[in-house]
Amino acid sequence: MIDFSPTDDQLAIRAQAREFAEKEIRPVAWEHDEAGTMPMDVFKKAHEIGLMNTHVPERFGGLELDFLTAVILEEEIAWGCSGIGTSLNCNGLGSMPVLLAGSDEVQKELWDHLTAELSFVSFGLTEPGAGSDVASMRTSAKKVGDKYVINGSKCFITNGGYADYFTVFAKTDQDAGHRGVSAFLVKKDDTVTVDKKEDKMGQRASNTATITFNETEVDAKYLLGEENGGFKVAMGTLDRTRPGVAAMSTGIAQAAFDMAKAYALERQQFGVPIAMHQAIQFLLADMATKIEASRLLTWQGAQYLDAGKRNSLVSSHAKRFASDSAMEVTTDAVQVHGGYGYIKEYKVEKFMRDAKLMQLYEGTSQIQRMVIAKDILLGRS
Ligand code: COS
Repeated sequence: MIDFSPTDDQLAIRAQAREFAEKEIRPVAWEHDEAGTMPMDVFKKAHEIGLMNTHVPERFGGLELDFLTAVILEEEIAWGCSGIGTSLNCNGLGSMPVLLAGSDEVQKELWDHLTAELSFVSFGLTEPGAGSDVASMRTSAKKVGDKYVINGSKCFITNGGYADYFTVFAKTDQDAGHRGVSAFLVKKDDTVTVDKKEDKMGQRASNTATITFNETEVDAKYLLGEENGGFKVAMGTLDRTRPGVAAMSTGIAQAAFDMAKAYALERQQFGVPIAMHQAIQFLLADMATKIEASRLLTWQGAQYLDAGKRNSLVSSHAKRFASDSAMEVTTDAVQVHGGYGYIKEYKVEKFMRDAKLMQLYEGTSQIQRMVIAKDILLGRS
């Protein structure tokens, strides 16, 4: 049987996240968007009431939410503001390599740190010259005795300017392509520098920075998984986090739709609310269908994980469709507002700027199509 009804527990978490989004996120979202600042008070409250680090295993004192419940939560937080949502959820991405491949000792160190008080761990994969083509990264990790010495720069790092731990992917064999990549947990010290904070088009409340590792030494126990096995740790991480990106895209689309619907019922043209015109009804109907389909694909991507099944294909379907749909829905939400939609005072334009990032991070829409094409042609799933 296929049941699309969330459980009572999932509904309770959804309600809690929506309330947090309405009361704590929405009132400050536009001012942080304009200023390009991280709302640390919001993160502190989210941390206190258990809306962050929900993936930490129970055996280490965490909530260990299942993936389906987590995506339900992530959609609601992104409905409030996806910039704030990106930073609030980012510990999930930053620590997934540790969850997948870290020893108990290393896991305990990180989970204790993240759960004790508000703190951030960032995911360091992308480099200036290695975005979609992960295997071409140049950052190196050289084994010296029982340590690795890391050198290189990582860019577009969410929460990079605030993180005190990083999961870093580096070449332990420069000539071996994807088979020469290793993953490490790195604690920030003074060899780790924050070089640049990006001034982004959207999701401006989320910090994005370039981080450089200058002869950074890490003990060999912080190697995550096998030496030269890091590429699969990175791909396994993205399999687990892409449903969350799809959920956030759905949240952005839902937020823009809600604003467009309210405006269409209120705005009068030709003597009636514009919602009475079929031109607007068809726009709203298509937006609603895209949101519904995005949500169902997202839930499927998460449910596969909960069932212990490989979800590369379904999570790429979800991420590709939901992020492209968010772009379309937010563009149409601006269209429903007519000229007012283009004016910042009407607020809806923020969703359009925010949605664009969803088609770019954690693998562009084109990379998702590559994964889908490879999977359907070679039958990898
Ligand atoms: N889980 C486990 N292993 C995986 C995997 C997955 N989801 N996807 C690929 N692999 C394995 C393959 O099985 C292959 O293993 P072998 O070495 O044993 O043959 C290896 O990884 C290489 O796979 P593939 O040939 O598919 O790699 P490509 O370089 O062709 O493609 C893409 C990899 C482009 C899909 C990958 O680089 C990617 O996802 N890029 C985007 C990265 C991204 O999302 N960046 C954003 C950073 S976070 S903001």
